[in-house]
Amino acid sequence: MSYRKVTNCRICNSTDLFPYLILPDSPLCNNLSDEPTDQDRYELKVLLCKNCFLSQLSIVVSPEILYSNYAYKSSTSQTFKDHCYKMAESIKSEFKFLDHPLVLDIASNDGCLLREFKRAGFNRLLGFEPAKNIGNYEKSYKIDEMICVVNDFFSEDSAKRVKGDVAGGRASIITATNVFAHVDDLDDFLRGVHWFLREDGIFVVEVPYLPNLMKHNEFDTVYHEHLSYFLLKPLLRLFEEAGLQIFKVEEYPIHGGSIRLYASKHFYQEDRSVSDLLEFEEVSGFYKVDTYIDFAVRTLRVAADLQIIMKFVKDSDKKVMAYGASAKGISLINYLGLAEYIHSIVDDTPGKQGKFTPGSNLPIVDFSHFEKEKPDYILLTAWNFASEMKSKTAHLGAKYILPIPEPKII
Ligand code: JHZ
Repeated sequence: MSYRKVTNCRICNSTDLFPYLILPDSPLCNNLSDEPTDQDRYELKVLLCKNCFLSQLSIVVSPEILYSNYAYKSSTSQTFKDHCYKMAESIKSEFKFLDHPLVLDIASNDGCLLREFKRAGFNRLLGFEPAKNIGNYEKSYKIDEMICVVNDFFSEDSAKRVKGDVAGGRASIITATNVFAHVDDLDDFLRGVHWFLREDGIFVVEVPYLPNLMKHNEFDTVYHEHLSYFLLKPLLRLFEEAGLQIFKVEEYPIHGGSIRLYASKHFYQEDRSVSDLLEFEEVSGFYKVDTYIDFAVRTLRVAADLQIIMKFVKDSDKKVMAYGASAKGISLINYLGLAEYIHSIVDDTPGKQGKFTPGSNLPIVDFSHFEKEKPDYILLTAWNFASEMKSKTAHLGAKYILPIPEPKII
């Protein structure tokens, strides 16, 4: 096992860390296997820093283990692709960078966001992506004639090694969607961003927002990849110390409710959205420990309710299949021991099909299995894409089990 224990807060270095959510030890949720197998389990505890209010996991599993071969492909969901396109369009219309601005996407995965930037008219596109199995990396950096990818983790060091090489200048736009929560050394990451960013450039980060996680009981999104669970307040401090200013914040429903931060080297004026969100966090009690304890207690109830529904359905001799071998779905099945109630999991990602889920060893199958097996119920393990998934499966006539915010049959 290769991990380190967290003893100090990742942002403020405090040792006053309070464990408020303790989930069962679990395997690494994206570690799909070719055959049913036993996998190492790692502890899963969320600690609250009582000084700066960053929530963080109690251990950090080595990123090489988690990401060198990565099962997740961003482009599988049309909803996410649409979201990316709108992001590219809105940046284009709001910031009006001239002279063929360079766009750098950190953790570019299969090129999903970069392709949407290209569709929106940008033509100098660079990605950093450590996974060797996604994208076309054999052709030394190129996905196609405009999109280059560096097959590496992003850091100060890798940023400095690459800039003069393929990028040919600093970036006007740096994006980091759904990766910031995965980074252990945020100071190093931000040094790399600061180095790469033009003086008038923008750094755009999208991360799941902790108040949404807590409001919607999204405890299944707590797993080993997600090292931090963010409020705005600790982020402001982190960016400030890195010489970057968050000047605007927006909220989006993607991935259970995310915030999009816009930061620069103090080039743009701060928008009211920043102070408004800080005030929201204060008045809603996110700087009080009790709020976190309430959430943990609620989680226990939601978990028990879902177990009851799953058992009831199984006892009625009905067939349940899950849709979406998502990281959170696999985690949920492990936390609550739901595998015994589930026949199999359908996922449209070709690389996940034919594999088995870690811990629960459920087979992941392609969509045609829905037609063959005719499930009575579909457990929506990627509830964040419920409407897309419901429209694809409506013809099956099955009922749906929605695990959160309150477990229910619809
Ligand atoms: P999805 C990922 O988590 C991984 P996951 C990561 N750790 C992260 O931070 C979060 O996102 C934010 C499939 N699917 O996107 C595709 C279909 O089969 O909710 C995926 O396997 N058909 C980086 O894994 C899964 O469901 C479809 O029509 O929890 C969805 O996974 C659709 C829409 C999806 O993220």
